[in-house]
Amino acid sequence: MSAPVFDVARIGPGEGSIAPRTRLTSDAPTQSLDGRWRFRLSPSPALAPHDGWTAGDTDGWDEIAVPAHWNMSGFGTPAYSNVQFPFPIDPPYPPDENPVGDYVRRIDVDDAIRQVTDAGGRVLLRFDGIESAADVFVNGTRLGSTRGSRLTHEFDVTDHLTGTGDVVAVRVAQFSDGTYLENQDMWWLPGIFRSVTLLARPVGGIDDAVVTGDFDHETGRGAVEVTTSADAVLEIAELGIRQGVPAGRSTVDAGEVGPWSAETPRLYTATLRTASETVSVRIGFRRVRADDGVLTLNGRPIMLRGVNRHEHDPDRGRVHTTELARRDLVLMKQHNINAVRTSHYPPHAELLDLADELGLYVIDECDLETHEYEYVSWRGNPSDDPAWEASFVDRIRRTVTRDRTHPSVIMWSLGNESGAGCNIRAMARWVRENDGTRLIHYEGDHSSRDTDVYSRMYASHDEVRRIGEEADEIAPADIGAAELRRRSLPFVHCEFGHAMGNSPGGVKEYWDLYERFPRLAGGFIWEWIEHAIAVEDEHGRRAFRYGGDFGESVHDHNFVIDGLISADRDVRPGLVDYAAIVAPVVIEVDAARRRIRLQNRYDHVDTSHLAFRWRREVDGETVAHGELTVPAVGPRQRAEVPLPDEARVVSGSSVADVLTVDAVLREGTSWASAGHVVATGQHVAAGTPRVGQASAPEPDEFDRRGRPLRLGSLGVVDGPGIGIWRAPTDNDLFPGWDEPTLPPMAERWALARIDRMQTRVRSVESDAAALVVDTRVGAPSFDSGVDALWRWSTVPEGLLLELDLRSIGSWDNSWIEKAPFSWTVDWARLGIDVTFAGAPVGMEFAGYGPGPSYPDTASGVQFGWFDAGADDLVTPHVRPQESGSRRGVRTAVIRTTEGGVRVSVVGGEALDAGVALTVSPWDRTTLSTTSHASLLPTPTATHVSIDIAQSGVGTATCGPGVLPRHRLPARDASFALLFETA
Ligand code: IPT
Repeated sequence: MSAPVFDVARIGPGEGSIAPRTRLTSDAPTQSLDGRWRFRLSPSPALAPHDGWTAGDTDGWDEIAVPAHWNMSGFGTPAYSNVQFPFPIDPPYPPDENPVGDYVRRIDVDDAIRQVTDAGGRVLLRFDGIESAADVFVNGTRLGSTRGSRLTHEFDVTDHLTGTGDVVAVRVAQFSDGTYLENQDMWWLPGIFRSVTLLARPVGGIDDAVVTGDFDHETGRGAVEVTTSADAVLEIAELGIRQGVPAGRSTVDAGEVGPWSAETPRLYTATLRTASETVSVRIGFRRVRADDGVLTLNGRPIMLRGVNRHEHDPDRGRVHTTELARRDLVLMKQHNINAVRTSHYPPHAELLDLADELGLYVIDECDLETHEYEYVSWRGNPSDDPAWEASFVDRIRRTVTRDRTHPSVIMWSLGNESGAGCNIRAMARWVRENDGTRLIHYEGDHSSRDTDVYSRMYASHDEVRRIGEEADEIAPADIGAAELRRRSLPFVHCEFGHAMGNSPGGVKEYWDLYERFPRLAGGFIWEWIEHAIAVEDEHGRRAFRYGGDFGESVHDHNFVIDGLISADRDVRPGLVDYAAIVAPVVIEVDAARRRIRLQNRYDHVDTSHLAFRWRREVDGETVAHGELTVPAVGPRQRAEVPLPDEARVVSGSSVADVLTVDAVLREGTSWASAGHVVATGQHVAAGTPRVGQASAPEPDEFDRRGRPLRLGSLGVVDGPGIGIWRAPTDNDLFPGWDEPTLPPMAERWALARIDRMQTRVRSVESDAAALVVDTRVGAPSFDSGVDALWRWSTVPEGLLLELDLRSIGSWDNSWIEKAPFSWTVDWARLGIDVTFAGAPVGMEFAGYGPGPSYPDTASGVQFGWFDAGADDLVTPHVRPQESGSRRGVRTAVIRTTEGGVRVSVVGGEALDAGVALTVSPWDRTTLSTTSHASLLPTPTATHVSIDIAQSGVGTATCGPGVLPRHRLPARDASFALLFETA
């Protein structure tokens, strides 16, 4: 036997595997080859031994689990890079340093499979995912190779198996020619990371079949489209269908059916049977169209409330588990999400079963991204090089073929960020010739010449508005037929709202646009999961890691930590915000007119599955509640519903009188139990706090600079002082795409030195009613700052602070000589900072919650009386940054290990709006200089900020910065606070 050459640098698809087939559930025997395999790692293909390994000689080898990535299993370490490539662009060559994993498994073929082969049947060896290229051997014979890491390959092994002691051997290279087509923004994770299976193929079985349901919304009738490789009997018991279908294509009238949609995921089980095999498919009847610029399903416009989802498990990488996949999709449904783009490769097949079943629209994306070519101005991009055509077409063919029975898949996406070119066109052509039941999506070619939707990522609000108005122009000088066609396509914002760190802000403003223009079919937040990798730190604690943490020389830091949920599936505040923004019903409580205005934003169902529960809370007590009688409001319809007499709010409370209406599920579903809140509307009538007669406080309660020694029962360790800075969020560190030439906010703050302001006490004076302290806080080397006049007095309830703040100086870059651009130094916040003794224990507050919010992430919070424990105070972002602000707070008790203080808003401009309260175990300097959450010190003090105003967070890491209306230009303020012992 001559040594086989492991060729990982040849342009072309894998070879030797059989033609791709539809994923079907069959009663033909299968045998899982998942489990322990013998494993050996070599540093490069040239150094991978040509010994007798393919015939089973594995003396001295290690073992590894399949499916798994070897660099998540103790063999090497993971590496993360985004657009940049980890090795030179020198196609089709991978670098010499290219780890090679050899896998060997000795098997006895199951009796059930042997019976099939004894009867003349065949056996296939199926690989569902190998990154990035593999050669496959059985008993020493090379069967072929794979390309397309997230694509299925099947080899016919019938003639190579003996039945007992057979040796399956796979040689896998981490990098290959295929890597040039797989530069997705994610960890480099090689290995056999999806299942390996033996499949029996009985004589006379159904080798391939496609069964899909079509729905005619005008007649309410369904049709079953069947393509089968063998004459078979089609049965759909529920529809009374039982009839023969010949090999080839046929259409079977299904009569009246219940249509499938994300809102009504009605599935029917269809079986196709021959004498030797029965396959079953769950079909849904639906029809997706781009209709005169509007995306429709079953004749109705649909809105995609989407997220981009990568496959990520913090302990296993891209290895799928049913448990995590289901958890993801259930969490999506619970947060009103109805669509997933499988960025940027086909997911594990089971994810689509779950999407069919739970009801989610899927943009199923091909395993393709040549983003690295951006670094060379797209010179030589494989997408436009005919030599790569077969590779491209093979990839889309494997994608479509595997997944084409799923009703949830409404679009095929040709790939991500791969530019334009002849091979993209060839892929689209292949799809058009082979599946007419979905639309084609691709973002990388803005001419949209080959797609059915116009797709963009991170377009500004202004541009999205213009797209909505069909006034968008990419080629103003040449508005030809192609351009006119593009303008007539529905628009999909395939990535927007970059959820990196404390983010994304401005999503509500996008959604308002999507709601306004029929052409805008919604969008997909980037992205669903943070891809942190879990390790055990030196203290034995679970800790999250990101790019650069494994010694990579080329990496993109924490750009991989940008999800609505943590890698452990903890909900980040951005998801709560998104859930409210995209909620399928909108409830406006009009307290004055004693009614609610209801907008049903479901596309297919009326509101009869929802109960509308109201409650009135006065100063934290529920004083009345009930259920509204709401007529069924049809899809995309509105109604007004009167409120009962007791559902009223009055002024006169001391904190707030609040009327809340929740829309809840009447009955449990597969993704939530009865009573699950889908949407909320609220009216808040601010209360009027009362404070008694003021007198001057005892001087010994203050230090010589006029600062209180205690507030409530809490010792003051530092402050109170004035703060306008925050620990930069990820967004603060990036220039917004709307201001690409300007320094990011965090840099402007650092240049203006508002992160290290100094306080000078100008005077401390006492009169009969108050201790009056005049301070100036300024930035080193500048004459700008904030003057503060603090009036402290004793009232029967506690200590009263009346504060007047005045911005002084100028807040721009006019001091920089010949600055090419002018910019302003907007503030991060304006408020008081005080540090208390003792680590934080928690806070109770009356304000918007229960979670954190900022001015542009404020849709998902409601006014209420909440209790936040020590772990809920701030968001454990993997890279520490500002977080945790509770807005609209009227009164709160802050507790530390040393005691507590109640702080209440009692006057000034905060009386209506409340203050934003941040209670953090860490000071901002510590947060901004610590790279990982796991490295933050054990808290010893409690850092509190009480802000009269704050800046939004924007989404500048990818997209626009903070929108003008959510910014905080330098300003004056005045408000009054009461501190009481608690
Ligand atoms: C865009 C990519 O499509 C996505 O994969 C991810 O990298 C995201 O950005 C950033 O997190 S590409 C970007 C350069 C617009």
